[in-house]
Amino acid sequence: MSMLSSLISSPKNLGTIDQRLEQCGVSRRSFIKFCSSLMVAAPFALALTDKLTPEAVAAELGRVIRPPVIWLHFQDCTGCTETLLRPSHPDLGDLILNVISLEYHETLMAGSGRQAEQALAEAVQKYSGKYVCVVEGSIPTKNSGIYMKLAGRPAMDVLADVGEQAAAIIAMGSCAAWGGIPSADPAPTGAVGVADLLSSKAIVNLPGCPPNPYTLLGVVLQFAAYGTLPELDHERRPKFAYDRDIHEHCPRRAHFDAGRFVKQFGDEGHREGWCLYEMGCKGPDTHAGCSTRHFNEIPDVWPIGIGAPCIGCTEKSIAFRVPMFQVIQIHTTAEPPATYAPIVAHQGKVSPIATGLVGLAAGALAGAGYVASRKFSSVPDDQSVPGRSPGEDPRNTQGGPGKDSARDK
Ligand code: FSX
Ligand code: SF4
Ligand code: F3S
Repeated sequence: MSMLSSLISSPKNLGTIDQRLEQCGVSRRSFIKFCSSLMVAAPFALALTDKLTPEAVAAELGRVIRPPVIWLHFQDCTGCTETLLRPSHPDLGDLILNVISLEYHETLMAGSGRQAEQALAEAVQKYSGKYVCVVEGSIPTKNSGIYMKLAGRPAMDVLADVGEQAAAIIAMGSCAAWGGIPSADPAPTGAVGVADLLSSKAIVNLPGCPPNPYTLLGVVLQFAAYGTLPELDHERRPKFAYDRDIHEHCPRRAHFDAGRFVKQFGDEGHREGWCLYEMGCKGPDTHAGCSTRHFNEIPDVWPIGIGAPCIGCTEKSIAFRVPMFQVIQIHTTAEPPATYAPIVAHQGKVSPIATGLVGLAAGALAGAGYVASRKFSSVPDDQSVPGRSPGEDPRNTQGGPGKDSARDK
């Protein structure tokens, strides 16, 4: 707090904030960073002096601390907005009152009808080229986009107007990122994602159905503090949140490596928390942070945590494309341990404990062989993939995934 106290203890009205920073030996950059950290840690317009709030300081320094945000809803379930109600660091109130300046959001705004239309038009005009446009939901394109209209205009026209004038666009959720549920076969409305229509804009995709709210907060806070967007991967997803796959940090991974798999929902392995790979888990091919950043700020609240296989909701080519319970071939590395503790019987007699250990090691080696055989299978639709016997559809197995669901247990 030395920076804050030296600023506060300086005599007042001694010139611009720049001059005062110079008197205190503080660089502009570190002060902006400091203000940003205050916004995150204590976003209650904490006064730095008797006159200046972080927002006022930021305005004087010519930086945007509260970027204007225009949030558009298209074909969605509003789950992406719902997920924003859960975080507490900052919570929704802090976010929309102190961190960003939410100019338009159909679910959260008080106005409706013409009042809302006017608010949108005014915000676009006033902040043209400066606002962040968050899009939730997919955009129907079939038959000139008649399947969804806002104030009598097709959603695709509204996106073209509002999106084109934005400084950056955040496609929130799988629907906005690449079409999501509405784009599943047969895609009756011709639903697409934002990047399919505005490919040249600065677009950050945050797929997930819904995405983790902290990923949005991370992107927004970076933009608010530094005016920059995070580094993206080839699908325009921020690397900080999507650079690893679920399988890498899954708490059930030890069961995968040892070859212990749930065979049907409700069986002993399911009750024991074994690996869900044979139930169709897409975790090995799915990039997202769910296995370490759970939902609703409650430990274990995420699909695999509650006993359901990951459906790959952050992957364009998996969720709503590959059947939920279909077992996938693994494309990521799944290395079993390279060595195991030696088991030696010195006296020519094998003790009961050693017998148990040999059994364990044999089991582990079987698991290793299992993993290795699967890892090197490059045959399309390889019927030796675990969980499938030739010609068998796991969904038809009695008591199998097609008949029960994790929800019923
Ligand atoms: Fe889509 Fe958002 Fe799935 Fe829903 O609204 S990403 S359907 S959880 O939440 O758009
Ligand atoms: Fe976890 Fe799924 Fe990997 Fe099993 S297959 S370890 S449940 S991510
Ligand atoms: Fe989606 Fe899989 Fe996470 S289904 S929410 S990416 S565990």
